[in-house]
Amino acid sequence: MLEEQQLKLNWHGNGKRKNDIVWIDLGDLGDLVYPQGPHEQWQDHGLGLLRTIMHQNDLKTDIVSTRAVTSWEQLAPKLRGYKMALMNVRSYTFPVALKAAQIFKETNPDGLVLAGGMHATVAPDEMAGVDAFDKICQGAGEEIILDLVRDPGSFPRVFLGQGSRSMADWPEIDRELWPKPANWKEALANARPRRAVRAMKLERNFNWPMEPECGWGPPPVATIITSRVCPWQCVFCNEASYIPNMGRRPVSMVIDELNALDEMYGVGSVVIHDSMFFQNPKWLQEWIEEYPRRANRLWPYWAAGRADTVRQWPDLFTALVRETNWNLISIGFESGSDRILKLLNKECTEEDNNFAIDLVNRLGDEMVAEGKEPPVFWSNIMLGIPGETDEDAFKTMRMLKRMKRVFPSISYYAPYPGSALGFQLIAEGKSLMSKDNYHRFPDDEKVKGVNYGFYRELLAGKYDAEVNRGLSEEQQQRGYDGMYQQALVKA
Ligand code: B12
Ligand code: SF4
Repeated sequence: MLEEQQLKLNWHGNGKRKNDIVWIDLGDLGDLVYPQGPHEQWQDHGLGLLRTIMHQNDLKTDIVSTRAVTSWEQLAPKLRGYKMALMNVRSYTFPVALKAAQIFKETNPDGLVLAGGMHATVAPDEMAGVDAFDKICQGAGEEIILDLVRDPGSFPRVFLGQGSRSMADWPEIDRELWPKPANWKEALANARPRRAVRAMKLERNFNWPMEPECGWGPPPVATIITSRVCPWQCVFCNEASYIPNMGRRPVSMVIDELNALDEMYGVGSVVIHDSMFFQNPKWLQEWIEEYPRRANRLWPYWAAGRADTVRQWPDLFTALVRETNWNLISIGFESGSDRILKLLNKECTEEDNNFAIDLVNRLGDEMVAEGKEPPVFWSNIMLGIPGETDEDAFKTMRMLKRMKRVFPSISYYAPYPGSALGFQLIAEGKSLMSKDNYHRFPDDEKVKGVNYGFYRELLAGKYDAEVNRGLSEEQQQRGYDGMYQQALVKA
């Protein structure tokens, strides 16, 4: 056996230290052992990008994932002996980051923890309050990561990072630098046999370094990012206020990367993780021309758009669906009520939403008649928005029932720092999200004063009579028992 292969196996089997630096991949404990849902298994492009840049520049690192252990006791020995730990902290991983950093410091008192990521960008004070974080990078890290790791002492404790001008400057991520699902034998040693069987299935079906099937398209799944920032300013999100604008990755590079992945590992379908794929018509037009022509296969893909731009550019949208196999269309509908859409600064109206729904319903019917796979909505819906009335919520559920083919993705509004509304509710003391509870479970209560009991009953069907008002017989039947409850996602 080649020495390199042997090393890989050793690493995979018992987490032996090979380098002085470790990346700590963050996520809920156990997500890469026996996950609750598919999305927790997705890989982190920020970590992947920075680790690739480091390895290409001879700064070799190991990787340990909080998702690949099931208890903090298991994490500590995996961190022993490292001189430096790096982590990408988002608000929803802040509690895990905090704990992992503390464990790292207890295990390696002289070791350094370098942290960056969205949470460092939007909540630097909260990060700075944690002694275990030695250096905190706000913003993008690709242009400073090498200097930082080589000479951390030359940076202040909290500092501004530097990004590339264009995503064309990013290297392709070396996906073998992403964490693997936990080794099932290790899982067996730590869990009941039935759970170990789940771990074994996960390991077998993960398709590492590609990603697992999640019901969106055939495995192996390739996740990619073609654009970095969405220019709209919805008050619950507005990432444009904290992610600087950056050139989109050229169409040709995206296709080349997918083809290369296909040749190396096989690709079954694609998830385009952009916050907003359906922007920049010139880029989209080129995608329509090039993707069907140059991609090894016309892989179906998941990608996000907005209802108002679907209405603004219906022909472009239709061509994308029909010619590029955009068959899972994620739209941030959020609400079916103009009052709430305004409050959210969504810049979409009930009419825009209905236009997009009618168009996709119609397109789907036509494609079924042609013997083709119809497009399906991934419909993002928020409930429990401060100021929402019962009638607003009924309208939202009514809107959902107008969609003929849909995966509902429903979440209770969560006041994330970084967003205008999040900052406001945090300042008013109304946020129930705290540093040890940024997100836990889908049905978590997120904001003071919101009647979550009502929403639980709404999703359980108690108000179906009100929701169904004005809907056709067929529309009323949509959403089988418990479907909307099951559609509640972590947020
Ligand atoms: C892809 C994505 C997902 C994916 C995959 C997540 C994953 N495993 O990585 C999925 C769909 C699962 C997801 C889910 C959620 N997401 Co999300 N997601 C994104 C998205 C669109 C892209 C992330 C990304 O890869 N960016 C590209 C990489 C290169 O950037 P990066 O990771 O930030 O890393 C850069 C810097 O931060 C920095 N950096 C990072 N680490 C380090 C470390 C060091 C040492 C240094 C120096 C620098 C540094 O350098 C990197 C390169 O520039 C972002 C929005 C965005 N445009 O970034 C939202 C975003 C991160 N998600 C967000 C949220 C809220 C969620 C959800 C809670 C629900 C929701 N509302 O969507 C869920 C929770 C998931 C869970 N498991 O619990 C928020 C986070 C807000 C915050 N304050 O942290 C964002 C910003 C979107 C938004 N505006 O609301 N998400
Ligand atoms: S919610 Fe969607 S449209 Fe609004 S700013 Fe965020 S990514 Fe853009």
